[in-house]
Amino acid sequence: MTNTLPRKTPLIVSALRGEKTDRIPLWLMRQAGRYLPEYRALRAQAGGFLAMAYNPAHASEITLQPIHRYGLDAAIIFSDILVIPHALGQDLRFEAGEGPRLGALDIDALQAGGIDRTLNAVYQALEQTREKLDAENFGETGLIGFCGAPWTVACYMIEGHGSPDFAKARNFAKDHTDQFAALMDILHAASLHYLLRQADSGAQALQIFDSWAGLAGEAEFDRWIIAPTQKLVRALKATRPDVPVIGFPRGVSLDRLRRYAQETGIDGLGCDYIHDPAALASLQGDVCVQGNLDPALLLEGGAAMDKAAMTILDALAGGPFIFNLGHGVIKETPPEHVARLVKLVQEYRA
Ligand code: 1CP
Repeated sequence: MTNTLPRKTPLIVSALRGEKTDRIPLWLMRQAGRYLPEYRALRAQAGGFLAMAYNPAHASEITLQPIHRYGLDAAIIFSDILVIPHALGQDLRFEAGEGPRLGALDIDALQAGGIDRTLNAVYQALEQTREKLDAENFGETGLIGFCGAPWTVACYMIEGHGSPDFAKARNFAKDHTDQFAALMDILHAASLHYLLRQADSGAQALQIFDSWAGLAGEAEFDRWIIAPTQKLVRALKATRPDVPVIGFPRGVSLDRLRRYAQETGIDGLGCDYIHDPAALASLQGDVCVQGNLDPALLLEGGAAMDKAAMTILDALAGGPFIFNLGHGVIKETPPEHVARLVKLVQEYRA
């Protein structure tokens, strides 16, 4: 299948190139998912999360659900960061209400060669989604591909499940550094291949989710977060210089955000809600800032949400900026709150 080229450069791509846009583009992390009744209906019928993610027609439909509802400026392909460990041969299950469960990890047994057997479904979902966006007159809506950063994915692979501190994984990195480095190399190769194939399948921007970057100590931050991200971005840029890359090192200090932006070579910087938007403006000379409304305020809605969103817009609309949350949509969020937020951002003029 060939890609139909979108009619215009998506607003998010212009912003990621550092260009001034007529209005502020927006999308929301976890904009598809359990807060939407149409997602829950499809999930009940399709038989679980992974079955949907590996069915291109379903994955594409879910990707488009928030676009149809709200007309956001980007769609992010419906998948998960843990499809990489799964494609490498580690068992993966999503228990309802419990989150992901990974099988025992044998680093030497991971199979980097055959990952596309599992990941082809994601490439097909991207192709179908780009075609539908163009056919339905969403030619200016960007399509985002993604992967987890090697550090965050390694944390899940070693720990086997979510955790507030990933203590087992971090101790493994310290006590078995050579094995951890070998795992990080495998994740680099698999992630690079996966992102390149996503770009070839219609993704116009790529996001690297480092959700657990905030757990790293100073030395770990340089070695396992900055260096591998820089290596990935350089390799992407070597062959796909036109596809912008967004990094999201969640939970790190302003100083580390700045170093990450300057040293990794990313075009866009996903920023956590822990930061004051006025302070984030100081990063806009280096990158396009993306963020950073607290998802708890989107859950709450009303005047508190409006005020926080306006504070973010006033602080950041002067430089390259994409409005987003500081982390994903919380599943109890009323869909009307999202509609209100979208209207506010789309009508904002600096
Ligand atoms: O229906 C369900 O029960 C599944 C819930 C769900 C959804 C909707 C999971 C399980 N993953 C997803 C989709 C998903 N995951 C997307 C789709 C696109 C969109 O944003 O709309 C994306 C980009 C992700 C990325 C992801 N998965 C991250 C990085 C972002 C973040 O939230 O920090 C992480 C850490 C995961 C792991 C994961 N997958 C699912 C859950 C519940 C978790 C978190 C597990 C934990 O730490 O406890």
